[in-house]
Amino acid sequence: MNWNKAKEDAEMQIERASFSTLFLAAIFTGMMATTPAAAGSAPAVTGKVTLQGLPMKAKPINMSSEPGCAKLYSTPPTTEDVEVGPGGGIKNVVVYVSAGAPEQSGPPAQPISVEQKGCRFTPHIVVMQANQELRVVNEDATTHNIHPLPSVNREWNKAQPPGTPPIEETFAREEFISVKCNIHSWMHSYFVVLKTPYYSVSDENGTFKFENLPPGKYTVTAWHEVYGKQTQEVTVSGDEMQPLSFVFKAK
Ligand SMILES: [Cu+2]
Repeated sequence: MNWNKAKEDAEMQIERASFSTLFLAAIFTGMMATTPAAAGSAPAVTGKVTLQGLPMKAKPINMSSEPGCAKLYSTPPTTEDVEVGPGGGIKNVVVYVSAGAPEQSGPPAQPISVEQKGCRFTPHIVVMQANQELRVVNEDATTHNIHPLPSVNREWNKAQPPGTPPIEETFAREEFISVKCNIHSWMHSYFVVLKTPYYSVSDENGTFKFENLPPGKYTVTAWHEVYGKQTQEVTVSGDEMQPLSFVFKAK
């Protein structure tokens, strides 16, 4: 047997073996790269909402008509309709998938809560899904009233004396609903009813984040109670995603 021939054969076998290992490794890596995305591990949708121009200043709230409320504060609290951080970030913008999201089988089982606390609605912007239970609680020693003013949902208007059980309600249709307390004129909030579970409310820096949106093309809307609405077309893929940017102009 030719020694050199034997050596060549052996080397070729090693090469073939390495090639198959590499080939299998490539297939396996390919599976690894695509499988998690298919299982819903697409990147989170993140971004920031900022204001261009000077924001309206928050105003102190005068609660003197209800001493039980006024005495809760050493300095008066301020209005929450426009809150802009030092970097121009707008708080309380609802950012959500307004088109393209997969159909939902039903609302989440857990309720969304809103408190009447310190004679204010907390949180100021309450987001829920259509038909998800909303639970309104009065934490104050004062009687409040809660009066949502919808146009496509059913209107209701309920008093809530201290220590009474939570009010439980649902809204069937997507809507941005202005809410007031008929007893205290300064009490105001919004109930935001969405069809999608993919949403986020921006924090004091204007940043938002929602997760688990499967890869695809979507319309993302940003809504603010004073600055209005903006939309963007967005593609979510298995790769990393650039943060979104929404810019509203000061009024
Ligand atoms: Cu009230």
